[in-house]
Amino acid sequence: GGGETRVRVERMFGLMDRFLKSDPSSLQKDILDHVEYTVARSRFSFDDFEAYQALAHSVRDRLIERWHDTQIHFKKKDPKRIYFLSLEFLMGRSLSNSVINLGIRDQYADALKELGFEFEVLAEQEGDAALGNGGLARLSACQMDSLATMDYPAWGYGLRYQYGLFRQVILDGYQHEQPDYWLNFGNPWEIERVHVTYPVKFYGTVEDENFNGGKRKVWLPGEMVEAVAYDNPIPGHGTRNTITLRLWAAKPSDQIDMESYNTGDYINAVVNRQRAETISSVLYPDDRSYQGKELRLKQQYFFVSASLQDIIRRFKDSHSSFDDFPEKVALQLNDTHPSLAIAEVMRVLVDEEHLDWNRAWGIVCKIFSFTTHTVLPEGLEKVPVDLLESLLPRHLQIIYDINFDYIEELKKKIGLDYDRLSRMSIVEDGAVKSIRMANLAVVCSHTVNGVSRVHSELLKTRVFKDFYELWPHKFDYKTNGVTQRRWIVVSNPSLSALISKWLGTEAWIRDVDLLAGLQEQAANVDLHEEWRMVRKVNKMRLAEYIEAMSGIKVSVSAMFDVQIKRIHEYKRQLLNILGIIHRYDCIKNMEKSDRTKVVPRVCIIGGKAAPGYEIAKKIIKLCNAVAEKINNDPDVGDLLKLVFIPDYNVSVAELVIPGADLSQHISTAGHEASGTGNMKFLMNGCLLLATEDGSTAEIIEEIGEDNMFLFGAKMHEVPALRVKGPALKVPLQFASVVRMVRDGYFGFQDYFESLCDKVEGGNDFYLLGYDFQSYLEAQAAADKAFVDQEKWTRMSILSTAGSGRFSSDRTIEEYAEKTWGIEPCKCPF
Ligand code: CRA
Repeated sequence: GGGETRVRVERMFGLMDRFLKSDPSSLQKDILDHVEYTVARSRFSFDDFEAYQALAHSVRDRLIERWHDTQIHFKKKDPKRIYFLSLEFLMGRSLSNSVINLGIRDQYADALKELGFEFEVLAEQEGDAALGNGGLARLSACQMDSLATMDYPAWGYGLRYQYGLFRQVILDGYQHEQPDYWLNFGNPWEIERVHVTYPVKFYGTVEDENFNGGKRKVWLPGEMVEAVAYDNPIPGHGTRNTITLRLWAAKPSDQIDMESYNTGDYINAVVNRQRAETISSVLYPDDRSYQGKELRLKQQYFFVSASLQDIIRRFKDSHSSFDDFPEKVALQLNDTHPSLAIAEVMRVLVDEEHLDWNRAWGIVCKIFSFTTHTVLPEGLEKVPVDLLESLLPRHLQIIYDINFDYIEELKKKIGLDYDRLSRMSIVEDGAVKSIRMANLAVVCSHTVNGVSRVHSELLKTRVFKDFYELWPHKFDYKTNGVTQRRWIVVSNPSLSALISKWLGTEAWIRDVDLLAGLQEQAANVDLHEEWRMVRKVNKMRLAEYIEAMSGIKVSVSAMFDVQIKRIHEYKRQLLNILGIIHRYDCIKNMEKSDRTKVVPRVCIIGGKAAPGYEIAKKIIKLCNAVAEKINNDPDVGDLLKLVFIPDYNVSVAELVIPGADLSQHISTAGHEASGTGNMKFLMNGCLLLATEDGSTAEIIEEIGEDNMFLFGAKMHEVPALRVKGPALKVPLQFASVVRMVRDGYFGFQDYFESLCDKVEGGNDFYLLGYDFQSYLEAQAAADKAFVDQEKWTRMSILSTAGSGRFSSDRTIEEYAEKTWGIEPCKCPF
């Protein structure tokens, strides 16, 4: 058995020799061995990509050692575990992050140098793991890094999509989507666990069966699919702890459908089985709309069912009574996407483990916590009852039963207020009868978290008002955060070194509050000089990228003004573009002699539009059309450039953020639940031009209004402004820039018409016209500040110094203590 093997191995090799060495010559030998035996190339002839593969495998070996030790340690200690269920994880690249967290980046760089390779060049060979859309998915990735670093006994569970988020290609200024078949060249960062598989059932019927003198429900499924685990080790920084992100892939079930095989149609029987794999084939590319699609629901249940079988199996390995379940298991629902887990736990406990309903319900009420990431009630998922009934007939029954008990209880508390009862019901009786997944999650979770303070206020006063009044204690918020490991140390190594030098320690990498120590130095001229130098080098790196990608030459002395995020009407990239048109128009109409007073700008916009989101796609086209005009206008030269960066993703962000002087977070107040891009820019010393929306309100508290450029209607003003509609006063400049677009100044007159209609004639839902004046004023203030480089640099240092609160380490600690009730479980070195 395992014990005996262990003794034998230790006798053969000695205990200490068990660990792989990380001195440069051991690393070199390892890399060359992997070139020869893993990549199967000659060690005397291999290219950069093959070198990357060998390097990645060498790092993987070291990850696996720590990961094994961590799993053994968790098993021995048996602490309460947190299971983070999320349909999306946006991990990006793994190489640099892994070696930095393992503390062996420099050793690898040295080892490679002697072999004639440069670490950075090889790191560029890696593609992004883009198994998610935007903020929510990258948040999950940041939180995994924090969970590992802070030694929490955590598992992430998700889906291993074969096609990640589509690749964006710009042709003639239009977005085109191309499939991201990211596994084509293999993935060294995952470990396929062919023996960790579970059957997942779909369709079929529910029958009554006699049991112990009573009746019980039995689900006779119509389809079975196998879930296979792929483990992605997530290393902590400065700790041996390495946790697991377990992603499920769908494979045809081993349980063969004898019927079709016996009919002689062998080929079709095999081809039909292959269809099972489609469940985990593609990520849905819309980040905020839900359409009740069967495949999407299948994905949700597939990953929930496999994850829960795994979690319950692990629990039963060392526990005999489910009464201990809440002491050992916390389940986190990342948005409503995994909320079928609630019905699934009930089903397993009642139908398979034969607990009585009330006992199972008591357990369910103690284990789930739910975080919602949206502000729109319309944005919440609804599943048509017909669809659920056909795909998961037993789950529909269970949800009805939960709802029945709950509504009965509710009547006792609030009386027969039928309007309110129907609003609060899990079942919606509309034209299409459906299940409200958010209501299910709120009713059955012990805690409902928002993602910023402002968001939480909206949840309590609007989205979940009825629930808040009933259960105020359930509602809380944990302001989002991002990991400084990825967003400073990995992506901005020179700033990272500078910070460590001036703080006299690297401890801020694990204890980010120490960044506040930079405040005292904010006026130090030596720091200023070094700070500007680092920023300049980062801008040069970005300028090179821009030129390589678009042919546009930009000057690094210009202000780099960046807006990168998903394209959405509420995020108001259109406001940014209209502002750029206004700036262009001003330059054109100026006396030549006045042009010297203009602060040169490079405006950078990047982001993907959901493939079916027409208006968002028009915004991308408009950006490119305006860029075409401005960048080729000799009157303008270096005073203004506009660049659309295609295929925005995590690694593009890692390059762009450190090189930005100014970044825009300009959503209409009350629409961005939190936002996390603002936090990444803040950490990197980039100044923010922003509305007081989402987490920005909290950033203001940390760095003060004077350290950023705020503008726009406040959240409480927005509803009244909308009521005014056509009567709203809109500045002349706004009308005139929209007119330029309408009149075909940038071409494509017909195509842009509907875009213009969206912001004029009382249709301006996102208040671009209303906010235009104050937007221009904020931009003017930014220009003015930029001219005073000393002031700008001080503001930049204070931004980094004030960013500590926005680390995901803080977010995770709050979740651990207040919501999940878990404690660190540190693996000994
Ligand atoms: N689109 C919110 O809109 C928030 C992230 C992470 C979002 C952002 O404001 O920062 O979540 N919502 O909490 C979301 O995905 C399903 O809802 C987002 O990324």
